[in-house]
Amino acid sequence: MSDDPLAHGTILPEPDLPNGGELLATGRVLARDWQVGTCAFLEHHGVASEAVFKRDAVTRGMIMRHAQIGFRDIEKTRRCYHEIWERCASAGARVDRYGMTLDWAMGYPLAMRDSGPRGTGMWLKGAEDFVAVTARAPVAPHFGDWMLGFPGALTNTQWALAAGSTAIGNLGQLFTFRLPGWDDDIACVAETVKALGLIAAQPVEVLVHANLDDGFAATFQDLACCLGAALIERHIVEDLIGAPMAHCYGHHFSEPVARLAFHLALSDGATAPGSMIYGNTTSYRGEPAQNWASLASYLLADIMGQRLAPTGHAINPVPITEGSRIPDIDEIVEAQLFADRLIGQAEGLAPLIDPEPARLEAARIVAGGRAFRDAVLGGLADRGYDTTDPFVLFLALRRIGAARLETAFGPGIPVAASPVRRELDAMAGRRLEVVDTATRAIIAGADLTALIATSDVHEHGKTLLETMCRELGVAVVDGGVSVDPDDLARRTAASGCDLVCISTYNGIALDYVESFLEEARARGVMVPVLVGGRLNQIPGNTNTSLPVDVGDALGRLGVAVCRDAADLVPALLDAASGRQP
Ligand code: B12
Repeated sequence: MSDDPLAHGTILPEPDLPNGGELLATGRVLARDWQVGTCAFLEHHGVASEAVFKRDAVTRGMIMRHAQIGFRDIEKTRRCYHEIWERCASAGARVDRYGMTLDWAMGYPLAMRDSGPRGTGMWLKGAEDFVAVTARAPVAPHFGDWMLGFPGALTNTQWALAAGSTAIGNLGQLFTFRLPGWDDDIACVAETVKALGLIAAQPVEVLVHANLDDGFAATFQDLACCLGAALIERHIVEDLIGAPMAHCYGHHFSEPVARLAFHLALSDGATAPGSMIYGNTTSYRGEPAQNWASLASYLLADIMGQRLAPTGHAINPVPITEGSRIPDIDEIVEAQLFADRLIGQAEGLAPLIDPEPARLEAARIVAGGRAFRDAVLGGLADRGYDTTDPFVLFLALRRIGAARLETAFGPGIPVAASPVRRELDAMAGRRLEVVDTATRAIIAGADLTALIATSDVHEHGKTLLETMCRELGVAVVDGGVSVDPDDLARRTAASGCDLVCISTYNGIALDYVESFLEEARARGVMVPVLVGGRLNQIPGNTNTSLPVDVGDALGRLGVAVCRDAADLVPALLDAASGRQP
C-alpha cells in the first residue's frame, strides 16, 4: 500500500469501475429519443437556445436577470413562473431566466423517490410536469439543483431537455453534495457522465452549468484554486465530452474587489457565456434594511463586471428574506425591480469606480488558477489516473475533496485569500473576545473533546465552531459533513467525546435530531447535544411551501437549542464544571 494519500489505488480501489467512454456513448444514443423540446422562452424569442440569447444580449449591451423559484406546491410554482414575469413587465422591468429549485428527493433514482426523505423544494414527477412549468412565460428555464451529480441525473436531464431547458446543471454539486442515506458515489458520477453524453449530442447548444460555490469554491482558501476548479471542469466538459460549459459563482464573494476580480478572471477564458452570478447570500444576516444594503453592494459589483467584461451571466437579485427562509413571490418581484432601477443608476456611478485593483487581482488569480489546473491534472496523470476519462477525473476529484486538492496542488503562498475564510475567522474572533480569562482557564483546563458535524452540505457553522473550540483549548473530533444520523451516533460512541455539536440547515432539524438521539441512546451515548444552524422544518403532511421554526420542539427533546455560536461557550463551561473534582 502506498504512503501517498492520493495514490490511484487508495482513491479508486475498485477493480471494475465503469468506463467513461462507454457511459458517454450510452447517453449519446438516448439523444435519438430525447431532444430539446420547446418552451415559451425559445418560442417567444425565436432562438434555438439560451446560449444564443446570451450572446445576442452581450452584443446589445443588455444585462440578463435571473430569479430563483421552486415552491413545494407545483401549482404555486406554475403561477409564479408567469406572475413574476408579468409583474416585472408591467413595471417596465425584465426577468430573463428562472433557476428552478428542485427538491432533493428528485436526486434519487426514480424508484426511490416516493419513499425517500423530502426537503423544501419542488418535486416534478415526469416530463409533463416540467413542460407544464416552462410553458407559462417567456423566461428561460434553468434546471440546476439536484440534477447533475446524483443518481437521478440522467432521468432528470431527459425531462428538462423535453421541456426546452438549454442550461442544465449543476456540476458543482457533483463534487460536494450528498443525498441523505445514499452512499454510492459511483452511481452519482456514472449517471452524470451519461447525462453529459446526452447533452453533448443535442442538435442545439445546451449549456452545462456549474455553480462553483456549490462545489469546492465554498471551502477552498484561495481564489486561485476556485478559478483552477472552473478551468478543470471546463477542460473535462468541453475538451473531453464536447459540451459547452457555463459557470456561476457568487454566494461567498462578499468583498467587492475580490468579487469583481473573480469575474474578470473567469471572463478570461473559463466560461463563455456564463449562466448567472449568484447573490452574495452569506451577507444576508441582520435586519431587512441592512440586507438591502448588501443587495445593492453586490449587485453593483456585478453590474460593473458586466459593463467591463460582458459574459452573458445573468445578475441575480436575491430577495433579502433569503437569509431566514425561502422567499415568496412578492419579495422576488420586489428584488427584481430593485435591480432594474440599479442597472439604470449604475450608468452614472461607473465613472466613480476604479477597476484597476480588481484587474490586478484578476491577473494573479488567472495565473494561479492555470497553475492549479495544470498541477492537478499533471499530478493525477503522474499517479496513473487516466486523465482522458471524465468518469475517472470526476470520481477522483470528488473523493480527494477540496482540502486535500488545495494542500497537494495549491499555490502554497496565498495568491488571493478567499473571503469566506476571512469572514469565519472574524466571526469567531468577535465571539471569543468577550470570553473572560477565568472562563477560558476553566474550559482549557478540563481537557474536553467536542465532536462537530453537519447534517448537510452547509459546513461554515462547523468550521466556525472548530475554530472557536481550538482557540479555547478544546480538542475537536471531525464528525463529518452531510453525515446520516446513524453514522453520527456511531462516530459519537466511538469518539468518547464530551459533547456533540450538530449544525443543520436543510429544513430537517427535528427529524434529524430525533433519529440521532434514538440511535445514540441505543448505543448508550449520554453526552450533551448542541444543535444550531437553521432550526426549521416544513410541517409534515402539508403542501405548504414554507418551513416553520422547531426550536421549542427541539428543546423538549432535551438538546441545547443554539441560536448563535456564542452559545457554545456556556455549554463548554457546563461540561468543564461537570468535570471539576
Ligand atoms: C452558504 C450557504 C450555502 C452554501 C453552503 C456552502 C458550504 N460548503 O458550507 C451552498 C451554496 C452550497 C448552499 C447550498 C444549499 N442551501 Co444554503 N445557504 C447558505 C447561506 C447563504 C449561509 C449559511 C451559512 O453558512 N452561514 C454562515 C454561518 C457561520 O452563520 P449562520 O448560518 O448565521 O449561523 C450562526 C448560528 O446559527 C451558529 N451556528 C450554526 N450552526 C451551529 C451549530 C451549533 C452547535 C452552534 C452552537 C451554533 C451554530 O453559528 C453562526 C454564528 O452565530 C444560507 C442563507 C443565510 N444567509 O443564512 C442558505 C440556506 C441555509 N441554504 C438553504 C438551502 C435550501 C440550500 C440548499 C438545499 C438549496 C438547494 N440547492 O437545493 C442547498 C443545500 C444542499 C445540500 N446538499 O444540503 C436555505 C435553508 C432553508 C431553510 N431551512 O429554511 C437557506 C436558509 C437559504 C434560503 N433561505 O433558502 N447554501
